[in-house]
Amino acid sequence: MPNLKIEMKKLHTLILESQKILILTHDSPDLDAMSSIFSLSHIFDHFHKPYTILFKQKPPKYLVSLDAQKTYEIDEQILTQPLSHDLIIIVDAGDLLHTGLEKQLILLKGKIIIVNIDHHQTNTNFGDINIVVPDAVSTTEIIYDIFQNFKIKITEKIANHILAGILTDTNNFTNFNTTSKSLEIASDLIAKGSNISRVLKLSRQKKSIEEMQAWGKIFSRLTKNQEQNIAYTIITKDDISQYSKDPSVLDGLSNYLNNISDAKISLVIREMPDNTIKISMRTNDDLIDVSKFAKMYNGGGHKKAAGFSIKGKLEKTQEGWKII
Ligand SMILES: [Mn+2]
Repeated sequence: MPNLKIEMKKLHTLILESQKILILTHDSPDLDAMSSIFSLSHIFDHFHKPYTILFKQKPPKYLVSLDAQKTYEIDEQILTQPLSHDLIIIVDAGDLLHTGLEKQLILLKGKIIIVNIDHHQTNTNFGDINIVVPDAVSTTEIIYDIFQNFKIKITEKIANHILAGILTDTNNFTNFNTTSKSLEIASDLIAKGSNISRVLKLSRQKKSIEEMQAWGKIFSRLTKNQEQNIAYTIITKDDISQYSKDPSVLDGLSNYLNNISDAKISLVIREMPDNTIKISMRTNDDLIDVSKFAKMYNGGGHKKAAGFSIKGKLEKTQEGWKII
């Protein structure tokens, strides 16, 4: 395993030498991914380095409201050559595939330095520099360490971003991955001015009645496989279009299902518009590492929360839902 301090020093030098930095994250970014981007961008501000934030989808308004003057791009053309950037930093992505920009990034490999900052157990160390810490509860926790290492002051705004990532990825300190370090960092962030109730309110993403009904419908399909001690539910393509145009309404559902007391593993099986099926797994069982299972299907994640995709569609049969 590479020495983190050395890797951070390399990152420091690269940022100082860079003329323009490109920063991106995984597809369908969660709050940790987006907060990692926003917090890290303050390091570039500190060094007066120009940068571009690239998202594949528009981030939600509530997040942008934490840092209103930041701008971002959603145009993937940025990645076509000749590139006007000389350093790419990818945060919170276990591998290039999950960026949704794999093809473009592979073409750039060897021509431009890629830095990989992540906390997924299954990270493939795809970067030229890899700051990968599977013990970190969130990628923002690693970014907190980078701020400390670079001796850059964490302002209230930065503290809010870092805390947002920690709260999301620990499910507000209720997941098994919660560590004393993450609580210490959270305490320091609050001391630095972060407003935990505001961040919590933002990260909970208030839901409309339609969205709540969508959750209700999906919960009503919950089934338990007695033999394997697994609880699962499914989300069809139609569910999304019926209730909301915004697929992010179902974010957080897998974490919520992890509250089930009488199953060892919970699964959310979700039909995607591109004829793939996404399976999210959660467990609270000490002895189970769901990331190993996800890896068998080219997925990834953490010991207690992981996922993978397979080709197929969902069909309702007399014996229940089937993947065809
Ligand atoms: Mn994360």
